[in-house]
Amino acid sequence: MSYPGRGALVVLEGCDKAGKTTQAKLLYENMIKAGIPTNYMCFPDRTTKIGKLIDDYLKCNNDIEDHAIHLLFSANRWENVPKMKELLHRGTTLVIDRYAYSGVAFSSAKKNFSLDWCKQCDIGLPKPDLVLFFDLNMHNAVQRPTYGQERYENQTFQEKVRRNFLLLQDESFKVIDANRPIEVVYEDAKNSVLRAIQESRFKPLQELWV
Ligand code: Z5A
Ligand code: MG
Repeated sequence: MSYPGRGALVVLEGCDKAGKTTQAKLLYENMIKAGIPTNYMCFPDRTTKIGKLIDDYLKCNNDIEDHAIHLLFSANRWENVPKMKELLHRGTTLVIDRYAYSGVAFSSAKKNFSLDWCKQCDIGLPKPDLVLFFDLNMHNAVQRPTYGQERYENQTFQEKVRRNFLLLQDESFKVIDANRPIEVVYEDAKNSVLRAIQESRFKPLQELWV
């Protein structure tokens, strides 16, 4: 099926275990089945050289100074921008699992990091047409499998991260109640994504936080 115009940039965000990867994969698979050109990407992209440093950091195999790791997360997005733009302009919708909002929400939950400072290195990235924010309460999050295995996966930190995400809300945000069953959450997410694809097709791709 040929699609005129560009693809939509759709980002899934949220605290730990909110179901982002589950929903991103469902969206990707079902959109492909429906004949909508779609790609799945995730950040951190642990496959690149920078991504491997980040992977080791998250698994607590290395320690990297807080400012330096923040910049590495951002660099990991910038190194993917040429590929993202090429796909979008070719008409492919991108479903992206975490993006700059995670970068800012997590780093600014650390002591002495302001939201403003954290945003600087991501200014100018391709701006999402839609940010789905999966909101899961902590009581449910800690019960999901693999909670607590990586750095940052503790309740006090995650509560600060959630507050930061909500401070970053703009017109592209849609908050989704992630406490419901997978299929119910999916229905909500899918409807928003299909609308975003229609609405962004002939709009120029914008820059984030400019
Ligand atoms: N980080 C950062 O600091 N700076 C940055 O710039 C970026 C990231 C981009 C790695 O992220 C860490 O990097 C992350 C932020 C930081 N740290 N933390 N926390 P990651 O994305 O690689 O993290 P992860 O280990 O994959 O966890 P996650 O992504 O937070 O989980 P999720 O994708 O939201 O959830 P899921 O894998 O889809 O589901 C988790 C489990 O719950 C799984 O068993 C599902 O089957 C189950 N599940 C999912 N949905 C449901 C529903 N609705 N009901 C019941 N069970 C469910
Ligand atoms: Mg995930």
